[in-house]
Amino acid sequence: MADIVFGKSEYVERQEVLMAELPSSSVLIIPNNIHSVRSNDTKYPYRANSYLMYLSGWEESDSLLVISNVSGTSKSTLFVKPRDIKSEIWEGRIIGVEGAIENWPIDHARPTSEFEEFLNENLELCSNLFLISEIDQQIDDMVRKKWKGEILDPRSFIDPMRSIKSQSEIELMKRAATIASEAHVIAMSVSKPDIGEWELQSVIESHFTMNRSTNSYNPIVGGGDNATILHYNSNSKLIEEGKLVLIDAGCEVHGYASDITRTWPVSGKFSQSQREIYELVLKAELAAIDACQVGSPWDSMHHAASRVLAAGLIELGILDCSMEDALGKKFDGEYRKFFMHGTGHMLGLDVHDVGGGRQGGEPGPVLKSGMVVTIEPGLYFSSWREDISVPKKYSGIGVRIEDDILITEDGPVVLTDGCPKTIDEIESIVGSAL
Ligand SMILES: [Mn+2]
Repeated sequence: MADIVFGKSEYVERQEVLMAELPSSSVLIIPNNIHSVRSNDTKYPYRANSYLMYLSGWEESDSLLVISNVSGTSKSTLFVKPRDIKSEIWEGRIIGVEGAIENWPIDHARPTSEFEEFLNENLELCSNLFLISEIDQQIDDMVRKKWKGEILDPRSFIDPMRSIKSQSEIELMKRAATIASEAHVIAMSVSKPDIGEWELQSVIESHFTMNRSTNSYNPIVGGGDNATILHYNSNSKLIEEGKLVLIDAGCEVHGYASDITRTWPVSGKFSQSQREIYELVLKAELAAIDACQVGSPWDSMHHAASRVLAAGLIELGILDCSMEDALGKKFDGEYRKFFMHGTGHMLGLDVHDVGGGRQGGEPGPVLKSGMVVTIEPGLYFSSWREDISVPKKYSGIGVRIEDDILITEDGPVVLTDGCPKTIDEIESIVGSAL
């Protein structure tokens, strides 16, 4: 039974701001995520829907949130799983209707089984219906059956709100950033040749659990060539002497994520060619962090990182072309063979949080104070790729460096600054706990 994360007033204010934005006489429906069955009576770990958490703090399954502004004032109803002794004995205590009314920021609470009845009573009175669809198919079908008009998507109203973090949200994100930074340092300190990727994963996850947090996504622990596979997460191979290991792992504190990547030599010392690539990615990362300024376009950090990487690839002799061809007219030139993802994304209740856009593709928002973004340039030279040719000394190297950045009027604040990233710092930590 999870407690509410923030004070009631923070959620009530979010509800009021949102409902003032929606046209009057609207009903907004946000279903909660389904609790998926793994087999028989065993379920996957449950994580509530981020929109529902954002607007109500509610985290129990079998629930949905409805907010309306039909009579001019915003009124909220939470549909919840009713208390049931038998199910509580097996699965844990249930907050129930009375508990929800007492401690959650809502005007009414009813059992989820009454949602259909609620639709019958209320839909006739409203002119606009907003629903986040494709969360719960059963709810979608029920609403479609009852509402013959257009079903509107509220996310374009909620996403800009979610993208500006409040002081209390920032505090949780700092905590998530600190725990994940410590976890990476511990993993560096126990690294040695022939350690299993899974062993480093367990060290990271143990620190998350010890600090009452969980993974915010499946950790990526890739040694050698595995570091060049962007979403590698089988974490099942030994990391040979002399190879780099890339760890992309972050945790979640009360729903708020951190997202950190560090790359280090498993034996403790960067080789000359590893050092050259690492220094280049670090230079690009620092340039992109500098570009995290209030008022800058969404793509500015991606452009800053891309310029540094393209110039560096030419300098190292990996690209044999002009800067113009390396970068391309739309940042789609030759350098994309080795840096194929965006430079960052929004971070918040979701690790790839709402309110951003795909860098290098979508216009995205102008950066504002209170946004939290990741900065994560990388370079990848997979030895098995037949579509690229690179000097042999760089083959099999993958490097990514990722930090979490709070945008402020006073410039970028690196929330993950407890996680070292200079070559000197890293070399002094790797293996130091052995
Ligand atoms: Mn990331």
